[in-house]
Amino acid sequence: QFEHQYEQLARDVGAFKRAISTKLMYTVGKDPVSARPEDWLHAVSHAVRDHLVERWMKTTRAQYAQDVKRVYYLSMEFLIGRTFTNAVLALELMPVIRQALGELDVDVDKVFDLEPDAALGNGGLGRLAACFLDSMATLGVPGFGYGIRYDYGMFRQTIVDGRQVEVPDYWLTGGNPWEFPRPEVQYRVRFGGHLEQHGDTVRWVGTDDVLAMAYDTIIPGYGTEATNTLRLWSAKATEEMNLRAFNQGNYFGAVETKNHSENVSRVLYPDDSTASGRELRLRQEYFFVSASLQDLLRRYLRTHTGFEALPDKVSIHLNDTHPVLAIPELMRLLVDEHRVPWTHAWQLCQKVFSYTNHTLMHEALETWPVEMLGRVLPRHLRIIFDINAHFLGGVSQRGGGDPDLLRRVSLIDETGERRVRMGYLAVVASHSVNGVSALHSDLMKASIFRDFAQLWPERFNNKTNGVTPRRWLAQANPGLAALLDQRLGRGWRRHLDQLEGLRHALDLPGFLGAVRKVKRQNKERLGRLVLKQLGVDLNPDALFDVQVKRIHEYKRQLLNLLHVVTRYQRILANPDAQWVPRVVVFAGKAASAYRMAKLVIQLTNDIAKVINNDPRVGGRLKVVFIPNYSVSLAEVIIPAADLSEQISTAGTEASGTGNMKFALNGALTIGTLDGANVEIREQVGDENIFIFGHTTPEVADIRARGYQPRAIYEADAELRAVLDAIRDGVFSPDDPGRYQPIFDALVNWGDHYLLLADYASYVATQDRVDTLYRNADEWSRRSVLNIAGMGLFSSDRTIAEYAHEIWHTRPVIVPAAA
Ligand code: DL6
Repeated sequence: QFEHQYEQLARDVGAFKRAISTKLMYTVGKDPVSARPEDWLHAVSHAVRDHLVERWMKTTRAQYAQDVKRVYYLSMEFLIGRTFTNAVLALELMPVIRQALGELDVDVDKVFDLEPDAALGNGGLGRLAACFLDSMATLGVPGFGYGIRYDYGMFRQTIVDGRQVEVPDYWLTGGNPWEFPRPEVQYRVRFGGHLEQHGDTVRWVGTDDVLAMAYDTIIPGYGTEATNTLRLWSAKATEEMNLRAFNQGNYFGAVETKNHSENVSRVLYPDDSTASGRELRLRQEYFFVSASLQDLLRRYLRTHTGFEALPDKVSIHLNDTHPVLAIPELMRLLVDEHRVPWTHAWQLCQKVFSYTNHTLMHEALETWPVEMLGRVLPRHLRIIFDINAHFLGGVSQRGGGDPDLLRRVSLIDETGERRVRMGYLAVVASHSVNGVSALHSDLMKASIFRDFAQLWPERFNNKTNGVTPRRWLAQANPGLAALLDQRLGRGWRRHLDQLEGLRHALDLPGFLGAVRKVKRQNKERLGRLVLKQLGVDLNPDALFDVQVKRIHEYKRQLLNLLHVVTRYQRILANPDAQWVPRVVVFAGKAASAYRMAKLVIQLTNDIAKVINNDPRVGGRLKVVFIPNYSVSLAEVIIPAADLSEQISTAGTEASGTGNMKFALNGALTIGTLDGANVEIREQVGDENIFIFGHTTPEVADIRARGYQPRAIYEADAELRAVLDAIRDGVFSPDDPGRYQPIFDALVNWGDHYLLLADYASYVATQDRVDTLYRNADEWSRRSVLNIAGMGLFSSDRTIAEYAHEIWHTRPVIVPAAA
């Protein structure tokens, strides 16, 4: 009864006004007359949060009562973005909140815009984890995210003289109303020390310890009472460390040591592919998996005796190799601390662990030097050696001891400095190994895990990625969402396959025009942002051609630039032709130590400067690089795109998820047959996507035959003019040699990602894009067919597959509010 009234009250604007004012006074401690917009944001966040807390407690109670199997999703990254709008939408409170704040004389949009992004991730992998949390809650899957509460998230990217300059992102400055600190939940995480053997038992002693303290964030489900928890760990010095600091007299020195131990959760590594500060990174990985495993075992043991039931109650998912130390850690906890015999402990491990691979890129496949692992985590190294011995023993029995096979599959890479292969450890210890798109899963079996896929074919499977329609359509594109609601009802938010219904709307009078109008409004919204940030005026009638993602050679932003310069030169050569005006938008961060990627950013800005200021172009082509790509920026950029650039070299992009977000928002894709583009094509139809370039087998074949990019350069006059202009300083008159390294990489040093091989096909396909764009109705029709085909790419579908086929979990039943 109380709950019912509470819900009703919440929907009442007057009650919400009172709740916000109360929070402002008693939680934030501010008088409305002097409150800043930040204070209002905190006040309204707390008011909204109260509604979630009730659901959260109910869900937790139901999980215990039903003794559900829980999924623990271990991930170094959760790229959540903003929480406020998401929570308000989940609770269907947006109109009430807007009105309540409006009546309190608060500038609603300004307040919404103040929330910092929780940028606890680098890119696709971290954002996928955030979409998965949303879908697990929405489907009632009893899921816990476990990760690190970095003080500093992904760096803020500023552009100074065209160059990327990184600025630290201390996202917690203003406090975080969405997290609940749990000082009572702390675990000791040990590092260093040495091993002592006592009979059969090994003792790990003399360690340097740090405490992991929990901070919880509520993850609301959409259209359900169910909520989940994201538990992030923050490092705290131990009491001993604090006492030592106090007693030593050398206060500052002691505080420094304390700081040092707390550094473990200080900063997210801004690496997509190469880890710097390696040892600290190793410590981070162990820090969060150790705390998480201690925590989940404690929760399990609260209601169970013995470990027999562990696989029925616990599933631990490894999001890439970063959390793979969870495997030896579980073995250590079971064998050393709970006295479970090795063989039984290993069986339990294989039943609870599952692993997702997110890349085939050699440099992103983690290995740790044996020397370092032995120094930082001696017990774990010993356990890994023991696992390896058992595993190789088994392989030798099966395969007759082929020494080459044993060398290839060993968990220890013995070529050069000895290193532990974390991906292999994940495969050996997991009952399921999946890739993230059909193509990637096939390539994974044929390349990096080939031997393992032959040993255990049943272990390997595919789970094509997806994205949450709540954030990437309902929240990011309210105009389109409203149009869909009119045509289809509101059900698509939970059942994205209902978008199929749009096919029936294609011929309704005015429908394509309405879709076009929404797109135009989204382009105007982005135009305002670009004008404000960069002072560049965009024409909303131009074709908005967008490539936003991490800057990486394999993603080929440079190929896009080759087309931009081609178009520029064509416009200059033929100014009177009927050009389709284009705005080419770039955004994305480069890893701070990745020189080539940073040079590509600079080239983009240099090209933009020249083209945007060349009066001969007359607005027919504009280029913008929008700084500091983030989740909230993506929410503005993606709905404004006409054309989505997904142009990685075939065989390199594991899946991509941006490709799905763009198509869901009505952009047409220009792309290679790579990652999930392949499945997007199947869903939207070949005629509604612009596919170009060499396929994965063709790429392999070109390389095998000895790729000669210089021959392509010499044979193609248009390409040559483009590359020569870049090399000769047309875009860098202040420093004409600046882009020689780019020219060399493409023409003289092997063009590893085959840009020149795909150039002609790419440019020709861009011409087809222009032709179609001239026919506004036909373009809109295909845009709608893209939206209609996106049902498959909901992360709800992906999570349902993980839940049924890998985790074997069932939804928790949370009693609905009376
Ligand atoms: O699976 C999520 C996401 C994929 O969509 C991207 O294709 C893939 O590059 C990304 N992988 C990573 C892992 N590290 N690297 N490189 O971020 O995962």
